Amino acid sequence: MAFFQEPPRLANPFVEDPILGDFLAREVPASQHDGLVQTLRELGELSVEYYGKSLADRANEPVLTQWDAWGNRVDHIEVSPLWRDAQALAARHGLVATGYDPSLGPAARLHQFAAVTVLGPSLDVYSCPLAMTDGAARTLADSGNRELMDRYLPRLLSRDPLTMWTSGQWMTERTGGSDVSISETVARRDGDGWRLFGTKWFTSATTSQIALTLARPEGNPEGSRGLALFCVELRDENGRLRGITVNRLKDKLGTRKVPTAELTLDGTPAVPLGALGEGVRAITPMLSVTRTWNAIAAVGLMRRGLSLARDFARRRRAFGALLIDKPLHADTLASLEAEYAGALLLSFRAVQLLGLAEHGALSPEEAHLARALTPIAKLTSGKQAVAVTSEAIECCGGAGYVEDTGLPRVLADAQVLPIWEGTTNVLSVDTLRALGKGGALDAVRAEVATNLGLARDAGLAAPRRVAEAALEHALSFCAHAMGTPVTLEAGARRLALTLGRTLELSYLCRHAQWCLDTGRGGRAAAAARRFAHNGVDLIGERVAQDLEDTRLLA
Ligand code: MFK
Repeated sequence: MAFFQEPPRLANPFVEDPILGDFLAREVPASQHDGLVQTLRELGELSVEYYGKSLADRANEPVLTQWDAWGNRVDHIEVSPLWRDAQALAARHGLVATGYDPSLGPAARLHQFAAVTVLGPSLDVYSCPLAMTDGAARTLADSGNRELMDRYLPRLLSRDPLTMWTSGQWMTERTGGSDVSISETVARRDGDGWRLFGTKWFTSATTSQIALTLARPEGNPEGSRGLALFCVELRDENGRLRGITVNRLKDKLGTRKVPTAELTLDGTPAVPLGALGEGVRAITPMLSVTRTWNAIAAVGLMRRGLSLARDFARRRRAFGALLIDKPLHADTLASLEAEYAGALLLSFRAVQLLGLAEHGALSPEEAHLARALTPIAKLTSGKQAVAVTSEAIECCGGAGYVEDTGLPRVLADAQVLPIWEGTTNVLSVDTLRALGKGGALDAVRAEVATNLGLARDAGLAAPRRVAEAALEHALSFCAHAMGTPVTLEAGARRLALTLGRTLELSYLCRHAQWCLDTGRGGRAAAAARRFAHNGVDLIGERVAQDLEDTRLLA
């Protein structure tokens, strides 16, 4: 009989992989733990079910209808069937609301993002509008604008699919998404209110009910200090867009289900959120939240790619054996698992600090750490997600490159993670900005030292030394480059990634010791040793001299 390969199957992602459960056992209050585990098991089953549905729904993409049959401009976006389900699932399972649940205290963010890690990868990047909804809720709450908070927070944080609203974030214009200081959208007074005029070039989740956006009030100075943050309610009581034209949907490499649009704003009513020249500062809570979502999305997609690659290795035979029994294939998978484990522990530490910050429970040192960890976790995990998912589809050979297996989508979706919410280089410069505010570098140093100090097992000595050496190198680079801005900026990515990988290794060492102490075995210790072997210090020996080579090469 002819041979047909069995496709890879997805197992319950929470049950299959121990590290998330072990981390939560370590960090979530005992009184909350059993309930959380039960919830995550159920979400894991739902994740398997929706993975199957997403394969079946693969060909459905959002469709923009600009005109109705009678010539009216309607700009209606029809999303995919799975996205319609995802909206209801997200509300019902509180994928945003849980993070604000007062009964969970500072651990609320751990509950929320654990659920997002388990279910998110099966929802066709519905995490995009959820991330922005969460960011908007945080920004509104921080703004202190009682009227807007009362109007929108109950909807953004609703668990009822019929009442939950989502929010967009419209920052990027044709002038760029990184340098927002040259944004062209203008805000004009209209009686007591404001109206916006301009073009927004990447607006994801255009189906949302509200959006936060930057615009320059007429008469304000140029540059980012002249921008204000506005809140826009997209539709009137009849469901018609208010001074908004959807010009087209973007034809993207991945995130194909996300209806990313180009918009023209022509008199869109908007309400300022905070002072009229403080827009960039006012939107930073949103950036911190969406960047945290980005890191968690990276973790979830790495898990998804690895789970499929591991399952494939247990079904696929070549050269007389299952792939999993081939030493080189197993070695490759092991290295990828270590990357995933490091990324998970760093990203969840950022999540934990976010929760503590929101409950006023951070020490000054932890506040510095949180500011630095957000960009570091985002940029480090984004790069790992692309590398790991690329390898994961390679592990499936040609099938990994064929669209109707569904496998390539893992990589195509991961590729957005180092781009949106700030590219790796923009985030590296943000890391410098964070480290430049006194105390952050010391806080990172102290965090690594604490983690490594706890890892006393002899089997962790080698990875501990690798982390210590990488940290020392990063600190000495900072000390030497502080006075030379060109060297500092040129080395910013190497520095940020080295700090990210050093932190990841230190968390792996700490977690490994805890696993050994609590009888959970040596898997985490193996991850620490393998991660150290994958490479941690990326700074190199001669950043200053490399500037000359850069001139020759770039
Ligand atoms: C599904 C669709 C897929 C589509 C594909 C994706 C396509 C791409 C779509 C996008 O474009 S997504 C948008 C990506 N863009 C960004 O994420 C923004 C990147 N730029 C930055 O992050 C800039 O650093 C930022 C705009 C935040 C600020 O730059 P500026 O204009 O030079 O302001 P400045 O002077 O550095 O900072 C202003 C204030 O904010 C300062 O505070 P003070 O006034 O008190 O000194 C900063 O310290 C503070 N600040 C800046 N970044 C901060 C921050 N505070 C806290 N956290 C931060 N991250």
